[in-house]
Amino acid sequence: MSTSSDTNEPKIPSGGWGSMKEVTKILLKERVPLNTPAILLKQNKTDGFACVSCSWAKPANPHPAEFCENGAKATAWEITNKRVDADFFARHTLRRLESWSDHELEAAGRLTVPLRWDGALDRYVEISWDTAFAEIGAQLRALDPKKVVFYSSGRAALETSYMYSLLARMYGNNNLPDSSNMCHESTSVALPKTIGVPIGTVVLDDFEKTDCIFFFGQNVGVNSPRMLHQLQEARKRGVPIVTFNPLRERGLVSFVNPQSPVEMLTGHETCISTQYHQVKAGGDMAAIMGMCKVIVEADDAARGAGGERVIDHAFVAEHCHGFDDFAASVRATAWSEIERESGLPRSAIEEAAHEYMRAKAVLGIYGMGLTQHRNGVENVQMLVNLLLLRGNIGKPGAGICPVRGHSNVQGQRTVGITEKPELAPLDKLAEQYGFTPPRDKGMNTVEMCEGIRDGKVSAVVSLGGNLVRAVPDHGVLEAGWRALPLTVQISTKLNRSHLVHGKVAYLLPCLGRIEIDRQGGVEQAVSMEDSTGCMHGSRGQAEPAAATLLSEPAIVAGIAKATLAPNPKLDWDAWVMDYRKIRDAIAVTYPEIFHEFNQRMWTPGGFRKPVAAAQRKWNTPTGKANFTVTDGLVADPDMPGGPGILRLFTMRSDGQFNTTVYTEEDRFRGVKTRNVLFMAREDMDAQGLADGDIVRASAVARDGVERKVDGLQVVEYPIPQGCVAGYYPECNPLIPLSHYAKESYVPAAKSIDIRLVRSRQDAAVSAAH
Ligand SMILES: Nc1nc2c(c(=O)[nH]1)N[C@H]1C(S)=C(S)[C@@H](COP(=O)(O)OP(=O)(O)OC[C@H]3O[C@@H](n4cnc5c(=O)[nH]c(N)nc54)[C@H](O)[C@@H]3O)O[C@H]1N2
Ligand SMILES: Nc1nc2c(c(=O)[nH]1)N[C@H]1C(S)=C(S)[C@@H](COP(=O)(O)OP(=O)(O)OC[C@H]3O[C@@H](n4cnc5c(=O)[nH]c(N)nc54)[C@H](O)[C@@H]3O)O[C@H]1N2
Ligand SMILES: [Mo]
Repeated sequence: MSTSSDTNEPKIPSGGWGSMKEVTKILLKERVPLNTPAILLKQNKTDGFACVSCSWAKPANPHPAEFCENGAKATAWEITNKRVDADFFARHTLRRLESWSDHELEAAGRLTVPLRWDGALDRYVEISWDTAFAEIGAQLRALDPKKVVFYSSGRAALETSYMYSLLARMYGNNNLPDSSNMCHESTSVALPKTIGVPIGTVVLDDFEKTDCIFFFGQNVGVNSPRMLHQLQEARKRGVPIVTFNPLRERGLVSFVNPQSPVEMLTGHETCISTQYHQVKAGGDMAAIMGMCKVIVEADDAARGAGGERVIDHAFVAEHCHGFDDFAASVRATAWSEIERESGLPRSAIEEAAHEYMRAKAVLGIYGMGLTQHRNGVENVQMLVNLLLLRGNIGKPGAGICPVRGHSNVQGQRTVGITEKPELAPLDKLAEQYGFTPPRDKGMNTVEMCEGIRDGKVSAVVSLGGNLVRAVPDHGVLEAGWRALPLTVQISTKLNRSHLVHGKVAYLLPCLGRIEIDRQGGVEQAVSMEDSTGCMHGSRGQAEPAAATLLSEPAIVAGIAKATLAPNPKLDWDAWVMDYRKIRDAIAVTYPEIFHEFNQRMWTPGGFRKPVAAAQRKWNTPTGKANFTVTDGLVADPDMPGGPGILRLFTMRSDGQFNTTVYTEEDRFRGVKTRNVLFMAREDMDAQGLADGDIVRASAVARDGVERKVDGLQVVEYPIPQGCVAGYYPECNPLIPLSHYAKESYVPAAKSIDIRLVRSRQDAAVSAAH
């Protein structure tokens, strides 16, 4: 399966005319104002706004149009001319709206007025902002703070996030779960232990200096397309790109640069990956172990022969801890085990290892394909092992590069959004604001869901997001959401979480980042941190969707003032009137990162927060970069497989941003609906299935709970035998809540054991009874 391709794959490259056509299509469909092209040109520019789609780095010298197809879609989606106002809810009960698809709900347009659910009418009814805040405050004051959760989806700016984390802590808890808990938490756990920083070490500059790139489980063409520019440049310099992914993703195969007139006219494609290894889902740890084995044994041989060593022993001696144990474990691992667990032949792994050994500076890039596994933390640690062997961390052109999800998810953690009290500067906050911050650990996303399921959570406040769809185990959790005493959603668009709500429910509509945010007549700016640890200012460009909208900082302040006792050291109103004051406060809490924040936020390319490992300073307990010995290579000890059992991984399509579904089709994978399962020919034969058959998928879990998704269409696809792929969030009902990455609690959305039953058969059986 190593470099196979197949007839069923669409042959279009990512980027190119297809991209521009898609952008135009979506702009038309969203009936966006005519000035949109001008707005798009401000996207990801120093004087413009930071894209609300992915978190990829924004260059200091941007392209004239520094946005991608999906960024343009995200912009159009936010500045659409469609509205969901009080009148909309007068026409639709929630019960009726529940029959709408995820796409239809969000496509209805922007929320415009604050709303409270009226149970007798089963409708959201308009209320004033003052009433909303007063009522929410009164209810929060009556609840046990330990049972209230403040969730954040990773889009809100640094300013809002800082205020929100203060609100939770002053209220009395560290219940600050975030989207990172479902995403790169495996990174945030693995990297501090191994290299002493919670984030990647790579900046854009490293792409210009690298001589080899390794890519694991990240779908660049869809989820961070602007990175294709860096990859294309690297390929032009002859830099090899070695990819590990169960699917041959278009963006990782080839790219036409829509910013290059010549390429657009000639359709000239850059081949992106020079090696493409279709690893089994969950097989990366074994594949990387295999590469380490090739390297360690080549080094052993060189020592024996007196030749040039393969491992960077000077680096290892000066900077690393645990090398001998790791090397011993590598030598002791059998190829048979590596091949079985990775699904790759030894020759393919050797080919990849030889590319690695030839390079002087290697980048290791990865996404959800590593983090969303039972072994998510170990996967990342194994990649660190590989990089450390040849000193590929902390030198130009080398490093580890987790590609973060939401546009400010990394930044939210930087300014205190975390359920782990040890990660927040509590002493500093106590001093700055004269209160006693709670010291007990808060709930992460999985723990919040357990609490909701078990009736132990009283209220969920959501700063963005769509938790009801984003979390696992929909079937098990739905009753819990509906039984919650209170839900408060701060949102831009209608989604399922507004329909599956608590007994008392508020819907607070906010300005999006692309919109001009005026406070007291003065336009305000906000800021975010990108995936490479660089902070950027962002100024809204579009007129607000409605005059009744409040900004996110204003809404957080409104809730805070109504909930908390007045604090002479914190003037929420002054912050809302002038966001520079929030940034001044952030700079007081985090001086090393945010000193002179208001001036530096407009630095082209952003200003970077200190990343010690990039300077080869290791803030780990050993004071060194740590090699990690793994327990074993079995991808998922909890999901042991067996006859007739397939391993499902869930992923994003070209037509979505997380639970936001722009279009039902996936252009890159050539399907028109999201209710599909991509399957290998061999597995279809073994199960007696044909292309187009409709199946029921049921999860194979030990807890006796029946989890199923009906109506999935089988699509024959080049995917390793034993693996099937489906879309998130449609397949989320199949993921048991208890199935998450050890230590990081990231739901293991990339490895779910399932069985399939053909629906026709089903129907025949029930008809016979
Ligand atoms: N347009 C757009 N951009 C986005 C998003 C979006 O939904 N749409 N979401 C944002 C967010 S929050 C995030 S976290 C990122 C997510 O971006 P990605 O990390 O790219 O996330 P996914 O699409 O879930 O899956 C990534 C890839 O992992 C592969 N894969 C699955 N299992 C394995 C495995 O076991 N090993 C390996 N090597 N590969 C595997 C899949 O085939 C897929 O190509 O994107 C962000 N950017
Ligand atoms: N099976 C499976 N499950 C997964 C994943 C997977 O790969 N597979 N991925 C996981 C990952 S990586 C993530 S990050 C989570 C995502 O989980 P979430 O972050 O909770 O979900 P989103 O779909 O990003 O949230 C979309 C909603 O955010 C609101 N919104 C949009 N813009 C704004 C804004 O500017 N302000 C406010 N206040 N609200 C706004 C809109 O109302 C929109 O409906 O899902 C996780 N779940
Ligand atoms: Mo994410």
